[in-house]
Amino acid sequence: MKDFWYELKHVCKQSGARYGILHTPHGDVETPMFMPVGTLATVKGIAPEMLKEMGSQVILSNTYHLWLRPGEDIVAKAGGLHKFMNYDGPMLTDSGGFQVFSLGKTRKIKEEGVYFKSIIDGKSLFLSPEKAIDIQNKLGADMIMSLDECAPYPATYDYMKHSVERTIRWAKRGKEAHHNEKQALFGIVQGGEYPDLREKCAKALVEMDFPGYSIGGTSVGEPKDVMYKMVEDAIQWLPEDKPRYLMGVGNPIDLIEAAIRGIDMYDCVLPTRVARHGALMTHHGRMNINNEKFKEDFTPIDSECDCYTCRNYTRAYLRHLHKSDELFGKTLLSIHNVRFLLQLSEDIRKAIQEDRLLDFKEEFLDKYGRDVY
Ligand code: PRF
Ligand code: ZN
Repeated sequence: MKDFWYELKHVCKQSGARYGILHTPHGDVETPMFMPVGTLATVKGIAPEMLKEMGSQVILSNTYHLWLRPGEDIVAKAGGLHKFMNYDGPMLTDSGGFQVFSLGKTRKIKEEGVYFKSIIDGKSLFLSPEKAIDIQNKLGADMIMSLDECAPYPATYDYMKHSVERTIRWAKRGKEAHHNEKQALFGIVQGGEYPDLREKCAKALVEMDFPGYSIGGTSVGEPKDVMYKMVEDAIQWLPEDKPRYLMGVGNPIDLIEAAIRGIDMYDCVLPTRVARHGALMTHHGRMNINNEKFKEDFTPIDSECDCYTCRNYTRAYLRHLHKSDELFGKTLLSIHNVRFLLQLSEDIRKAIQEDRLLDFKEEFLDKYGRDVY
């Protein structure tokens, strides 16, 4: 696949983290990078032009949601996801494996695929590894994901073993069903907290030779040290010349810790989701714009942030918009949080190139706090 490849540019001498360039059919991106989530073909509240201006490189979207609404055929008729949402940069779609996990009791996982009920109208639905690829082929993102099972935490060894073996079989079926040269299909490493299952899954996927690898099944309620260990257990088996994507991780501290362990990409709904509730990430930890103390505070959210919101608006004004439930307030707060993680990714890349990511981590944590989520 010539349109898509990862170029390792520099390994941080202090931490082992990677700085690289990911070449995609819709342009090159620098890694490690945070990818904002646009579940329904929109990053809630933020226009694509704005995202680009903010330094966003890849937008992530979801197979499951777009399949249910408006349907992949409508997106395909529009000319694909890029045309449909008026965004010509690189995109990635998740397979639905995580959504299936989130649906809990209403779904049944079988060898052939997953049976579940639509969250929209309760209709019975079936998602197979082939169907997940077919939908993603129609959506047309640059990077697409195999259907996997994101098992709950904790899960017994026995459960996880069967789950991983099925995820490996699904990856193989997905790969056989995928025929679009322009889309890079990633395999997803599962295996929970069991190092031998992570190894088994990673090795089986590497054997199948995917253009990129994801690490799934983390950030599902396990303690932080367990999550970092899961990443280490999986990543050591992955080839250096392919990108590694840690799925669904977007806590600022985790972005740094993941980069230190060799991760190149991450995504999370966190910045936009919490922004809509007034929660903001800053260089001095979390803050909530609702707080009474911001009533007459005419300073920006974060004096170290260069986002559109911090350049132009005060805490007092943002608090007023938020209290009044104004749409523009949600946009402004979302812009800040997304830019915060994009700026953090930029700082991480710079620190890697300067061989000082461990120093950067300490400097960041001294201000941000060590137990902030
Ligand atoms: N699998 C898929 N998507 C995901 C995950 C996973 O395990 C996670 C877990 N953090 C987030 N998104 N397909
Ligand atoms: Zn800001």
